[in-house]
Order: sequence, then C-alpha cells, then structure tokens
Amino acid sequence: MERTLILVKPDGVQRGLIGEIVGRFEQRGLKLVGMKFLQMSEELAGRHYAVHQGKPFYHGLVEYITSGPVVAMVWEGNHAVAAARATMGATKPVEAAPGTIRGDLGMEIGRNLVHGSDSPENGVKEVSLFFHENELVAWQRATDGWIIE
Ligand code: DAT
Ligand code: MG
Repeated sequence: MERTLILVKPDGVQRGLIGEIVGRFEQRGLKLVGMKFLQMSEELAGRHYAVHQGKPFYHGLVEYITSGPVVAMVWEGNHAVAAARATMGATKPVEAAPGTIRGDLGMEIGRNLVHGSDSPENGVKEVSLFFHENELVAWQRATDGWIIE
C-alpha cells in the first residue's frame, strides 16, 4: 500500500488551519496511519529538503519550515502520493486550482501551507525521516468497503 508524508507547515498551524487541512485528506478517502506535532530542527529540515540544497530559495525554505511547529502525517491508500498531490494543488498557490488546499487557502509559494511527497519512493524515504515503523498504526477502517472497490 502506498504511503505519503504530509506536513501541515508552520503557516497552516499558526493560521489555525490544521483541522481544515487534515479534513481534506480525511474526506478524500486516504487513511491516516501516523501523526505527530513537532518543531523541525535545522538538521531534519536539511535532510527533508536535501534535493533543494544550493537553490536560491533554500535558506528561506529552511527558515520557514523550522519557524514553528508542524503536523507530520502519514496517509495511506492506492495512489496515495498522486491523490494527496492533487488535493494539495500546485506549488504556487496562485496557480493552484480552486478546490485544492493551496488554491483555496494560500497566496504565496513561500507560504504554501502543506508538503506532500512527490513519488512513492520519496514517500517511503520521507516517512522514515519523521516516523519509526512502530509509530505507524495498522488498523481496519470501518468505511473501507465504501471507499475502496
Ligand atoms: P512542492 O512543495 O509542491 O513539492 P517543491 O518540492 O518543488 O514543491 O519545492 C519545495 C518547496 O520549496 C515548495 O513547497 C516551496 C519552495 N519553493 C519551490 N520552488 C520555489 C521557488 N522557485 N521560489 C521559492 N520557493 C520555492
Ligand atoms: Mg516537493
């Protein structure tokens, strides 16, 4: 089963949008298997955003993601990565479609509210940065038969 790491970024937490953002993934039909509230260290931010090291926006990105607490979650499902990316919307909120998290709630690329893994492989890697396997919960969701064919 595919897994994606989702973060409610510090702006989402500060703006009181945790419930709104979690609700989007929950209502979509993805299954929550892990969740924690933490403030990211510079070290964790560096590992999480390693692919962006050296880019002009890297310093600001690390400053932003470490500026306050985040909610880290693992959501599971068929095509979980693609489903979550579609629910998030485009990286630049002004280009994100209405109905998406970024398109409904955001204005700027540097305050785009949410992170989601961009491939199943990165999903596995990113989940392991934030969670030990024993922090993830295998559970039977009562509504599975109405969401999964
Ligand atoms: P996404 O978060 O949609 O996966 P990404 O992985 O390309 O986007 O970039 C990670 C974050 O870095 C993104 O959410 C916002 C920031 N970012 C990306 N490109 C940027 C740019 N050109 N200028 C400023 N910030 C940028
Ligand atoms: Mg990305």
